[in-house]
Amino acid sequence: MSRSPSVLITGASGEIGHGLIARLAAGAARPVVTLDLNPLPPEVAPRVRQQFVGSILDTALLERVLAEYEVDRVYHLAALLSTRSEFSPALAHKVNVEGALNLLEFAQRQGESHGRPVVFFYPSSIAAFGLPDPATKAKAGRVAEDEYNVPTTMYGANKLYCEHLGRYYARHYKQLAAGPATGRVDFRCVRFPGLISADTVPSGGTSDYAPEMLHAAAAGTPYDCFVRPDTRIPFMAMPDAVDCILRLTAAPRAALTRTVYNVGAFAPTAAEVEAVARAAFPAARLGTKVDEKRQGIVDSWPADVDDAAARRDWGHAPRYDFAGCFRDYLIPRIKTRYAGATS
Ligand code: AKB
Repeated sequence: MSRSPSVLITGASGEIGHGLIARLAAGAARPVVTLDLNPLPPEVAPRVRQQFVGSILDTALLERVLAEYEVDRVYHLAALLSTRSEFSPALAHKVNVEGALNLLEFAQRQGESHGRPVVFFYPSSIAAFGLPDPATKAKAGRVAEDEYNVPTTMYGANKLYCEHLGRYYARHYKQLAAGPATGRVDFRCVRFPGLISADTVPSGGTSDYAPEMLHAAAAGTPYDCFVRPDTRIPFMAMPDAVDCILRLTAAPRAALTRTVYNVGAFAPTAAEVEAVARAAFPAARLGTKVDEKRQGIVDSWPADVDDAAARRDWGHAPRYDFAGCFRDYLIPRIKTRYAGATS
C-alpha cells in the first residue's frame, strides 16, 4: 500500500472523537485513520479510511501506521479521565503520559520521513489547574494559563506534564533552524473545560455530573448529582469543542504565541444545570448525593478561565452560551434521542 497524506485520531471512539470524525469527514481534506482500543460504532466507521483497533502503548502498531500512512496531522485524544485515573494512577500515568510520548515520537518520525511539520493537537484540561481551597477559587475568578499550575490529581499532573512534553518537542527538540518553533512537531493544545454532548454520555470524568444529570432527566432515570449545588466550573458544548480543535489546528503557526491555550464558554453552578434540566424535563428525578473525593477534585478546578489569548491568536469564539447551549443544541437533540422514554 502506498503511503498517502492522512490524519490520525487516537481515542477516536470517545466523545470528542465522534464529533471530530464527523466534521473532518465532511470537509474531506485528508483521509482519516483512527486508533482506539474499541472499534468505532457502525454508524461512524464508514467515515474513516482505516481503523486500527489497539493500544497507543503498542509501539509495533504505531510502526505499522507509520509505514502505511503519511500522517501530517495528529489528534491525540486517547486518555483515562480524572475520576478513573484516581482509581488507577499507575495505569493512568502509563496511558496518559507514556501514550502521549509514543505519539509525539510518532509525529517526530513522521515529520522526519515526509519533511513537513506534523500538526499535533493535544486536549489538555482544566484539571491542569489546582486551586488550594474554595476561598482561593472564589477569589481567583477567571484563571489564566500560567496561574495555579499545581494539579491535585494524577490526571491533572499527567495533562500538565504532557503540555510541557509537547512544548519541548515543538520548541526545543531537534530544531531545524535558530529561532522558535522550527521542529518537526507543531504542538497545539487547549485546556478544555467540562464538555457536554447531546449525542454521547461521558465516562470516567469528574465534570460528568452535568451531562449525566441532563441525559438522566431526559431518559427519566433517577440521578443523584455527586457535587454540591453551588459547585461551579466552566463547560462547553461539544460542537464548540470541535470548533476549537479545527480553528486551532488551521491557524498559521506564526500567529500562535503559546503552545497551550485556555478555552471557555460558560460556567454554571450544578444547581443552574439542574434547574434547566428540570425545566426541560419536568418528570426528572434528580437529587444530590455528594461524593467527597469527586467534590474535592472539582473544588480544585477553577470556577472559570481567562481565554483572551485563544480569542486573540486564533479566533476562539464559542457559538453557545449557557442559555443557548441548552435551548438550541442540547434540549432539542436530547428530546429526540430519548423520545418516548418518559411517556
Ligand atoms: C474530566 O472530568 O476528567 C474531564 C476533564 C475536565 O478533563 N471531563
